[in-house]
Amino acid sequence: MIDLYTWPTPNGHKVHIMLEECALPYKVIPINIGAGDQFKPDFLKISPNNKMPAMVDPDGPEGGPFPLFESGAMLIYLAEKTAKFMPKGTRGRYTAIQWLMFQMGSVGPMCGQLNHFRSYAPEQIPYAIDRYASEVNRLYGVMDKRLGEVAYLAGDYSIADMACFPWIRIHERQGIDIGKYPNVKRWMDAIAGRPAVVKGVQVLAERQRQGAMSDDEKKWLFGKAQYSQGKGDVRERAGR
Ligand SMILES: N[C@@H](CCC(=O)N[C@@H](CS)C(=O)NCC(=O)O)C(=O)O
Repeated sequence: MIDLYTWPTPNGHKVHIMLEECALPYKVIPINIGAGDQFKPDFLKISPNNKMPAMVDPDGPEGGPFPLFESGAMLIYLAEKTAKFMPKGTRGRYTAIQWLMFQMGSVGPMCGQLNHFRSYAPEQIPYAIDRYASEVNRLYGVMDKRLGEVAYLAGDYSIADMACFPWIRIHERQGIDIGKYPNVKRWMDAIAGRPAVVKGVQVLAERQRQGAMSDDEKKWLFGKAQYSQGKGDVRERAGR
């Protein structure tokens, strides 16, 4: 059974959805990123960038356990392992990988920065909010054009859609008016109705933060605990 190190965030949801879609058994190991679990030495051995999700497949390639971090790599690995949700031919395969990379390189990081400056930054900085809101709206526009031509990003439903969907379903948190992107809305609604997706986004839902982020969580995610990594015991340094 795959050990899945995760937390109920969009990057976690990508992999929860894929595992559910493939009906692969997995054990959830919560990594509470607001409490510093991502800096525990055992987790860093699997995920040296101190980010979830990560996993260990006990039946890895060439035998033996195989640890993996970065959600995009995990999605490609699971698609290859199961021969599911990745087009078979070279053109189709790279079309899916291209839209997956679009998510990993643009949608995720830009939406993440927009969320940060809208909701978590200690002060509202109009330049930063405008910059990321403009860029995120531009990315929604790119997706809307593509999804006006095809049902799913790579033609058929694939890991590229599983990567983008968790970030798009939280469009309200990004201040995005989804009505401006009717093709994205049609695509989002279709994916949201899939039984595996309904289950995937419920993983650890009971641990999801309600309300504002606490100062302690901010310290782990954006404060001194986050940036003193590699200089001794970060929790000790952070006064915990
Ligand atoms: N590119 C990474 C991003 C993962 C990521 O940003 N994870 C965040 C939560 S969504 C995290 O673990 N943050 C904890 C930290 O930065 O300490 C992926 O797609 O797996």
